[in-house]
Amino acid sequence: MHRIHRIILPSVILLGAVCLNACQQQAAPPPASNDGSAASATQAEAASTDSPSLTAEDARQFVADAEAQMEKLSIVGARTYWIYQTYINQDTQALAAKVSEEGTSLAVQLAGKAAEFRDVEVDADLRRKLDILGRGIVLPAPADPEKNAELADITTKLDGMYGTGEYCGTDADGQEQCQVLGDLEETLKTSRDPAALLDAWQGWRTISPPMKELYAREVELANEGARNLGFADVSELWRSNYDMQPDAFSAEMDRLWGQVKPLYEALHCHVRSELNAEYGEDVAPAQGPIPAHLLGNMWAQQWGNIYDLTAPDIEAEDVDVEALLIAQDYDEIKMVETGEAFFSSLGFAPLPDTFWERSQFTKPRDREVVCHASAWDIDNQDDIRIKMCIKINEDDFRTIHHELGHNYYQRAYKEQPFLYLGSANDGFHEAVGDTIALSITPEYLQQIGLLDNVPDASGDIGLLLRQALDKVAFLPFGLLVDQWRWRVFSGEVGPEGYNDLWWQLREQYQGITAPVERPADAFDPGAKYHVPGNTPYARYFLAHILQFQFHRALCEIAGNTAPIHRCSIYGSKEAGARLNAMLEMGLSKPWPDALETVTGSRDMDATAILDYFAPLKTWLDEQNEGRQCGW
Ligand code: X8Z
Ligand code: ZN
Repeated sequence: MHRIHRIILPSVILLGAVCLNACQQQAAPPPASNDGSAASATQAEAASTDSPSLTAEDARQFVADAEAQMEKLSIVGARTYWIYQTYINQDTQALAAKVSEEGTSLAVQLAGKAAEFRDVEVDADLRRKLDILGRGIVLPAPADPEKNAELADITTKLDGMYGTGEYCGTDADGQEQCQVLGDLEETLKTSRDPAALLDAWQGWRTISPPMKELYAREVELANEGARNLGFADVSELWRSNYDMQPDAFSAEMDRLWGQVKPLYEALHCHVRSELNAEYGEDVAPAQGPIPAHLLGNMWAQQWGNIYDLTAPDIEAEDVDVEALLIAQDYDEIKMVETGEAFFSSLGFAPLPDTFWERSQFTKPRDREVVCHASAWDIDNQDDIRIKMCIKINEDDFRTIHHELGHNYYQRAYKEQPFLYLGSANDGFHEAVGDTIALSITPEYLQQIGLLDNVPDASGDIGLLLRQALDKVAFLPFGLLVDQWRWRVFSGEVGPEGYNDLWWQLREQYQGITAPVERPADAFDPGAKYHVPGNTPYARYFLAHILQFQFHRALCEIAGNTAPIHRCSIYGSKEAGARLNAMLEMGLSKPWPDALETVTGSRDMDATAILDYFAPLKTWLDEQNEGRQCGW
């Protein structure tokens, strides 16, 4: 049993600055392709409304007006949504809904108008801005105001169902006990009792069956909106945000996955075997996919919490960051201050006082809030904040760095024109803080006084395994969430097939399976924040590739000659300056230009993550000798 509050969250991210449903200020999308050609035939066909009398000067004026309009709305929107997400009640809900509707309406109107300039000859910069305007809506509404309102209603409802979801049951004394996501996640993380794990896993998934019908209607409406803007469907719209053709982007994702797949399979093989040793054949079979409740995380997306079950048998002592934080009496603020200090060591200015005054660091006791971590830029200038429900553990210590990465990016590009207030592509925004967190090495922890003794090289396999359980295990999950959504948006699979497709992809890419047969009404994708929240997910897959490219390049710039997995860029002003040069560009140039600024390369490339984990791969292959891998 669970209680659902009807709350409203936004469905659509207005270009530029409204932190509506993403984990950061929205990165507006770049133009169709590196050579500036149109993205697709459907878009070209949609240009039928072109007005031959329009001039380049008209375009300039239109873009200037659009930027001014959006900026104004973005600030009101950000404030409204901040209050709403940190104090959910009927009033804040109603205000947020209103802003959402206005934002969608403006964004759709501007996108339509931008398309009218398709055949007008304008300079590259103006073309880029027009293209950004044409694609900057995550879920476009149909022109019909009633359908716009319906879509806003559905998306906000879905967000609310997730945000306030609880799993309630009766305890031994017959008392009703309700658990929120944070409680259930704690069980997944710490319990080694299969029955308790299964209960928490199934319990959280009771929040999502009521979402299914709403989600299906949302898909229908947003697809209509996308078609009005000249896209085949929302899938094509989302995939058009990467300076290349949509299909080329899908192929790029597959190519990167192909590079890392052998590493993932080796990790999977080892973990499955260790789980089998821990739980036995009935719970954790030695062959086939791994049951999803045993991996230490509610979505089996990062596995670091089961490090203890998979750890190598080595002399060196493990570095337990959570234990170190607790031993040194770190509180939530000190954890954030430590993150800030890292950025300061690279030469970034300290966070403003308002960051400390206005952020939400801990879960309020007396009101409902959205706990999923996010970073905000309220005024497109200095009013940057994070919103978290911090727990004192390693995951949240890393997530703090992740969120701060968003904030430092936002501040770095604040001088850009409104339409360029975003990252080079959305993977870049997600990669910055993670890149910094890769520098949380034992040497660094010793430097800041958290760790007494740095383990010698014999401890590397343990450290690498701990890291791989999060970073490598994440890759197929990062890929499949949008594989699922792209097929749903394209209409390849209808509502009756939603859940089966989800588990088919989970098995195909991750080699995991549902621990129990799923009920006919199950809607398991809905139990993952970004699905009801409509945050595109390919960005996290890209970020997991990019962060290793950034790390490898910045280590070189810092003159660090340690193996890449032992390198920390802490204290390197040179690395900081180079990183900042990329961040300052915002969305003003195609992403290969930004990538080149830091790495010297114009290609996303998984060799950096493979280099990083190379010693672990050798070790995993040894462990797996004689084991039958794959599923
Ligand atoms: O949602 C997030 C961040 C905010 S952008 C906390 N992440 C993804 C997730 O939690 O599923 C970071 C890793 C992947
Ligand atoms: Zn993020």
